Amino acid sequence: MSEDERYMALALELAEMGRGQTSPNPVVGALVVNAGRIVGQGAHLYAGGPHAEVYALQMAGEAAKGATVYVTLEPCSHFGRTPPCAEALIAAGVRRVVVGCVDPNPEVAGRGIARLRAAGIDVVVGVLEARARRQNEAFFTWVTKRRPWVIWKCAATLDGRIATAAGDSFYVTGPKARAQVQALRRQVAAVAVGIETALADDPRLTVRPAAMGADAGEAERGSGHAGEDAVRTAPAASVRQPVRVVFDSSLRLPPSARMLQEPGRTVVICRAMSEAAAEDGGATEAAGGAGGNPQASRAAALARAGAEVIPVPAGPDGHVDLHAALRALADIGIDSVLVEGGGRLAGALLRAQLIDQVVYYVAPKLLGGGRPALAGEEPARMADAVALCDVSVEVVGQDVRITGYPVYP
Ligand code: AOF
Ligand code: ZN
Repeated sequence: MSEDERYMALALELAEMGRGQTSPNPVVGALVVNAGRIVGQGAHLYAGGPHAEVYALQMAGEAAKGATVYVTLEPCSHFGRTPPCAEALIAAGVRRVVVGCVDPNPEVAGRGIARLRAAGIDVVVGVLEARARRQNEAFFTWVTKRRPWVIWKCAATLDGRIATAAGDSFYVTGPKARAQVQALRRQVAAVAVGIETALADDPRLTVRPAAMGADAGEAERGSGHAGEDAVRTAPAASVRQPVRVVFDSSLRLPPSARMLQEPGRTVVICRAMSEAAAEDGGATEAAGGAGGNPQASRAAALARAGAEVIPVPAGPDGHVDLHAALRALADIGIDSVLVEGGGRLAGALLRAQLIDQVVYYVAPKLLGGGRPALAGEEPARMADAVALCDVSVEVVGQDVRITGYPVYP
C-alpha cells in the first residue's frame, strides 16, 4: 500500500461513522496530513450538517497550510445547504488534495476538482477508487439512476423456502442472523415488503434499540425475515427508523396494521386509479365523501392512520410499475431500500433487473414445501439464472450468509 492509499483507507473508515445517518447525502471522510502527521480529521454526519472537509480543516487550523488533504469524495463546488468545500480548501492554503472518487452530483461532477486545480492545488483523483465508489453505491444510484439502491434480504431454508405454505416463518434463521438484519435496517433509508407479507405477518419493520449493541443475541428476538417481526417490545422513539414501505397495488393494507402504530414514516405505494375512477372519486369527494370509490376511501383511511399513500402507474402485470415505484421513493429522498419479502415482490424486482445487492441467509433445515424465496414467472433454462459477482460467504451462528451483486445479461 502506498502512503496515499494508507491515508485514504483511514479516510474511508472515517466516512463509515456517518453510515445510516447521512441519507440522501453520501458518507464522506477527510483527513489533513502535514509533514507526515495527521493534524485533522472529519466525517459528514447528517444531511444538512457540515461536510467532512470542514471538520477536518477546523481541527487542523494553521497546520492545514501546505498540507495534503485526503477526501473520499470529490470536494463540492456548489452552495448547497453548506458553502463549497473546494473554496474552504483553497482558503486554508492546502498544497495537495487526494480524492477517492468524483462526485456524480450534476452540481459538482468534476467542478470541485477543476476549481482546486485552477487555484494551483495539486489534485490526485482515484486513490482506492473502487472502495470509495462502493462505499457510496446508494448515493451513486440515487443520483445517476434516480432510484434507490435495492438490497434484497432473504432468510430461507436449505430448500429455498421462506415460510410454510400456511405463511408461518417463526423463525427461519437463528438469533445471530436476525441481529445482523437489525443492523442492516439501521444502515438503509427504507425497509420494504409486499402486501402479501404485510398481511400474513403484520410486521413492524422497525429498528429495535436492543440491537444497537454488538451482542444482540438471544435477548433481541430480531428479525431474519419480515415475518419474524411480530413478537417484540416497542422500539424507543429515539432510534432513527428507516421509512417503512409497502408495495400494495390495490390498497389492501388495513389501517390497523402494526407498522402504522410505530414511530417513523410508512409509505404505501399503490396503483394509480384509472382516469375514470379518479374523476369519479374526485366528484364523490367533492360531494362530501369518497364512498363511491373504494380505492379512494381506503387511501383516505390509511392516510388518517398516518400512512403516506403514493399512487404510481400500473406495470404490464397489473401491479404497480416497479420502476415508477422506485422513482417515487427516490423523489422523497430515499436512496436505499432493504426489501425483506415476500417472494412475489422479490421475484418481480429480479425480473425487472432492479435488485442491486443480495443478502441471503441459508438456515440448515429442510422444509420440503412452502413459500419460495422468489416467485413468479420461471425461466426455462439454467443459463438464464442470474449470477452474483463479488460473492462473500460467512458463517453466522448456525446459518450461512451469502452476499453478492446480481449481474444481469
Ligand atoms: C463534500 N463533502 O462531506 C459531502 C459532500 O446539501 P449539502 O450542502 O450538504 O450538499 C450535499 C451534496 O454535497 C451531496 O449531494 C454531494 O454532492 C455533496 N456531498 N461533498 O465535499 C462532504 N457530504
Ligand atoms: Zn462539501
